[in-house]
Amino acid sequence: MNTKGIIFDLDGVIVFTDKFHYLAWKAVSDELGIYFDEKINNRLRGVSRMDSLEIILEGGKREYSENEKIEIAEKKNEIYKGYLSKMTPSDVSDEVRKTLTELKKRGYLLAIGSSSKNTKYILERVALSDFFDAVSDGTNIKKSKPDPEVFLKAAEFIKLSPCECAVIEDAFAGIDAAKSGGMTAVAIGDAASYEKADIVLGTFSDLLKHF
Ligand code: B16
Ligand code: MG
Repeated sequence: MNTKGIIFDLDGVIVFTDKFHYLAWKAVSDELGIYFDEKINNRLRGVSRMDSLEIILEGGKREYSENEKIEIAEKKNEIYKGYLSKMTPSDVSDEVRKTLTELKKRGYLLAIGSSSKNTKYILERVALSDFFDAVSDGTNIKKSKPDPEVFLKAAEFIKLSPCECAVIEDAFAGIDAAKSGGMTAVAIGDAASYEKADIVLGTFSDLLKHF
């Protein structure tokens, strides 16, 4: 392992916006009369907005047109952004902030690799906009995780080859993306039980034991 760069997933790793995704999708599903729970929400980790909607509509009783889908996704995003607007720097734990600062001190290039189109807004809300060397997110990719595109772009942005990068992920789809991109896959949270991960973290600061 010759790691020079570390690429962080955002939702579920740096910030816990997964609870806001849940609440927003729950509000939309309730209105549509479609069953939605935490277990279904777990399947949406790392998955793009439109792909997430497809998973939710599996529980629907009818087909939805493309226009209807766009409308539903927009409504969900408006509700979601309402929650994001209340985020503050205290939504990033001291543990995460200190660990990131120490990794930077150790000379690693640090990037974000997130499926979210709201990444830049979230980083702004938690005062991390200027912290990372590069941000690759839902606005610069065509294919969502488990495709490796978002991480390959992040590696490109920090001018490293994939094998010089480690990816920190909470989603099974994100671990698959890191592996198929040729990167070291580091799992935390929900992904910690995934056997494909190269390294499993009990807590975020465990990163300092490995890098
Ligand atoms: P948006 P990550 C992902 O973020 C979320 O885990 C996933 O639930 C969400 O659908 C996706 O971003 C798209 O988010 O609707 O804000 O564009 O884990 O890749 O940082
Ligand atoms: Mg995530």
